[in-house]
Amino acid sequence: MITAQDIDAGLGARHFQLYYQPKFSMAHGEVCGSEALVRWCPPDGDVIDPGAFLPVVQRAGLSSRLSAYIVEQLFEDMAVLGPTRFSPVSFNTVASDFEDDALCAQILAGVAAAGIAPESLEVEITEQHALSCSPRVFANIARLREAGLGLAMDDYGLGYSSVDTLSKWPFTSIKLDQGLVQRMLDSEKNAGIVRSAIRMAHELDIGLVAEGVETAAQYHFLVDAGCMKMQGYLISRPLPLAALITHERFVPCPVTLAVGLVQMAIVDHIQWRRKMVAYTLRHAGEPADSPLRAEPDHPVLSCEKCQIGRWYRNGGATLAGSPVFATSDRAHQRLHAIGAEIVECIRAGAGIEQVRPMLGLLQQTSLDLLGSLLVLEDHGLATIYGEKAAQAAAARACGPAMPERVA
Ligand code: G
Ligand code: MN
Repeated sequence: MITAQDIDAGLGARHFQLYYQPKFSMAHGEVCGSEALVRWCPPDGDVIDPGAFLPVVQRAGLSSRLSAYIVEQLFEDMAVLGPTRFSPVSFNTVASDFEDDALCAQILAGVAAAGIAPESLEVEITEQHALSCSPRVFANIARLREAGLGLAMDDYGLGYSSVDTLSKWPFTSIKLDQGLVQRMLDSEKNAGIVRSAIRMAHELDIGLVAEGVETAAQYHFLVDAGCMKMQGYLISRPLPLAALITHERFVPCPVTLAVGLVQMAIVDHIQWRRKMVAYTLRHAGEPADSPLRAEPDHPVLSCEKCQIGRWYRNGGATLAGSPVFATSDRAHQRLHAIGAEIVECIRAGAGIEQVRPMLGLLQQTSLDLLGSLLVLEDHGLATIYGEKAAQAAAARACGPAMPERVA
């Protein structure tokens, strides 16, 4: 039985430590950050997980003391860690601890004193906590966001009104709950929930990290669904800082091709095209001097800033080895040039007859882009399934190439 006195003594003696679980970028096949997780490490006993002591901490009113301890430890560890592949580092907080301005002040002072980029830290809060909090808590967390820290919704999918919370809070990423991840291969329904959460994060232009990934099958499903980041035992358990730093190589996941992102790009393009055509037809029918024609209700015009443009420079670039990658990039740029020309003509008062040839060109270029994206997707799938077949053959010859579970 853990008592409040035990915890109080443990905090005083500094027996709590932060363990770090690496996050892994599936598009790049590399570690891309970490999550700090508190552990109680009594000198004469086993390491105790937070599940066993957090309820006591909460009941005993020791939560803000533990949070202050964790933040202090975090900055000490960050000084050792430096700006490495384990950065950004996220850490778990209880939203009610922000009731007092002290925690926010401690974090901001820590960032300034350590001279670290605020973007290298990310605050995680669970949806349940966010739901019940006061305006003061909201204001303090918003201050951290404004200072540049990331804000992640932890355990997404566990609560009952995640979407409402998402719409009200300035989250920069979602942590997909490990329960959802572990059930997603059980039914088409659960698979659909995970796929649509990934799509939603994409539409909101925020990050998503799948938690609790333990098997190769889960990993492959997520890659296919367009998920970019994960953490879980498949890559590594949470490790003490010293072990994290000296860990040479995390289990390499063989498939690091972001093929699921091609599907995202295809949908993004279909949405962009529809918006462009609707914009053109709506305004071309208006009087030539209508002020409505000046409204910026067209899709993103810059080919660098639209979702696909960013994809070419980030996750999609893992497919740059395919010759159609360049072809599709060119079609995409042409499409934007046509879009910009249409908007110019609409503003100049062009009617439906004048824009019709441009719409024809838009349609043809859109088909070119879609065609090359489909070829690119097939290229990605062929690479993945080719690799998978090779692994299976290797596994048959000399045991599993990738263990189902990694300790
Ligand atoms: O609430 P949050 O999602 O931050 O909790 C993460 C907890 O889940 C940690 O205590 C961590 O040890 C545990 N965890 C991390 N990866 C895995 C995993 O792959 N499988 C399981 N079962 N637990 C995990
Ligand atoms: Mn967490």
